[in-house]
Amino acid sequence: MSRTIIVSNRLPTKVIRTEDDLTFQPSEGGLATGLGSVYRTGGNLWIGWPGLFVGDAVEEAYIDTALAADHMAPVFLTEGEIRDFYEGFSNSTLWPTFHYFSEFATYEQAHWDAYVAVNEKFCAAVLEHAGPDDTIWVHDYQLLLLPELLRRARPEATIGFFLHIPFPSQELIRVLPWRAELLRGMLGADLIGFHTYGYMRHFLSAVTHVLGLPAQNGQIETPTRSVRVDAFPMGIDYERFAQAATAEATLAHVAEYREALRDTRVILSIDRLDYTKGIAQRLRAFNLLLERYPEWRGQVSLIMLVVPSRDQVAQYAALKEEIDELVGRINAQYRTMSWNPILYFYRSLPLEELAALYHLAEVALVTPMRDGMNLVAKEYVASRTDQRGVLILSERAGAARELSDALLVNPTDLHQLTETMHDALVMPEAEQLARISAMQELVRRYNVFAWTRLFMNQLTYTKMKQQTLAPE
Ligand code: GDG
Repeated sequence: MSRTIIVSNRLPTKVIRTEDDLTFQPSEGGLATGLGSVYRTGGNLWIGWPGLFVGDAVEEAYIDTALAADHMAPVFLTEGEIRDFYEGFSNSTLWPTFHYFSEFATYEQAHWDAYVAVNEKFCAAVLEHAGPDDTIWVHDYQLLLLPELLRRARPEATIGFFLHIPFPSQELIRVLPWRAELLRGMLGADLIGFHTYGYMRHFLSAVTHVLGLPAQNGQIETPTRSVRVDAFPMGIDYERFAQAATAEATLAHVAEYREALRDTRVILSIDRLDYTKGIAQRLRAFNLLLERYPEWRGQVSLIMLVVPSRDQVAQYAALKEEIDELVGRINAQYRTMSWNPILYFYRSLPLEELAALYHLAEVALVTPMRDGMNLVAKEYVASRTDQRGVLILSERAGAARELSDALLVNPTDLHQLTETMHDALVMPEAEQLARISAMQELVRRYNVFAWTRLFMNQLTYTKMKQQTLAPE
């Protein structure tokens, strides 16, 4: 019987070492939720790194058995591999390049070698579990070479690939010394999915320019096979956020925060610490709002949640310092005994506290410089069960293609960002309702379960079509 195998850099469960034990913490991420119904069914499986360095074979065997009970198989990575493959090639070469921050990209042969070796390691793990007829769905930029490695070993396998970050203009791809290998790696798949048509067009153009392969109507002809390319905008678990918005635990937090904030209105910003998210620009715009519109002083606070991330990579540490400095400066300049302009949290919060923040915020400020999709924007929309609230969204987030009823901004235009914040704070309720309900309709329908279904169905269809057209 044919099975489905999901492969991603991280497993949907994190194994954490406590003093004398190991604990297993399930991830609440969108991908884990969306694919939950897939990998937990039948003989299906999720393969990935469990998030810790393992000391010996006994511990490996223990983790292996514990994860197997929940349909997961670990790929163990060493500290050197995490440094060179993950922090190195994945996060210091591919991440900045794909987000149009080429000036941050490094090009280290040792990082590339580790990237190849770890993709091969993942390939061996998949081959250990997969049969020739199994469906394999590979995720994201850490595993761009995996589809082709799998194809060589299992020519008949059904292989899907989805990229969660933007695919940039071919001008940026061309800068990468290993551009051809990376593109060929992806072309091992039968179906390649992106969040938007824009990313998909960039990919087709890169394949044509770099590899000289013909590409037409979302179809690429390699010398041996044809590969389908399409857009699948990822959604969220809508009901989970809609229900969390009015859950008892959430409302208790809302009441507590409201009391502390008194009548102050709330603008909300939530991101992982990342230079692609436009956090510093957002702070400068908020500063300008207080400077230009003194009437908002004492009346509105920016609640900014920054979730620690990748702090071993140099640019992230520098960004953290820049944010700390900006927040300190703005708060020192404007705060009063009873009002804080910026409430800054550098940690991650449990879902019910996150839901309370979505509930409280009159305005959500989601202004990345580049973002594959951005799920925070969709979660805010789903959480507004009172159908009030304003979403300010960067036109360079994938989500902007769908959420056209948000206030769309160019995140580098400080003037526009400031004025849009002001507009959002004075937007009439009827307009808020019209915009939010239109977006809710869309986010509810194209949720993460629909996303999974659409991709899997298209993959099955693509394979069937290939087999029908294949010469005898
Ligand atoms: C990549 C792409 C693409 C945040 N703080 C807390 C918390 N979160 C959750 C949010 C949201 C998720 O983290 C962040 O997702 P994003 O989509 O905004 O961003 P990335 O992490 O960069 O994800 C992105 C995504 O992949 C999917 O394809 O959309 O473009 O970069 O779900 O709710 N969750 C909890 N506490 C927090 O403090 N519990």
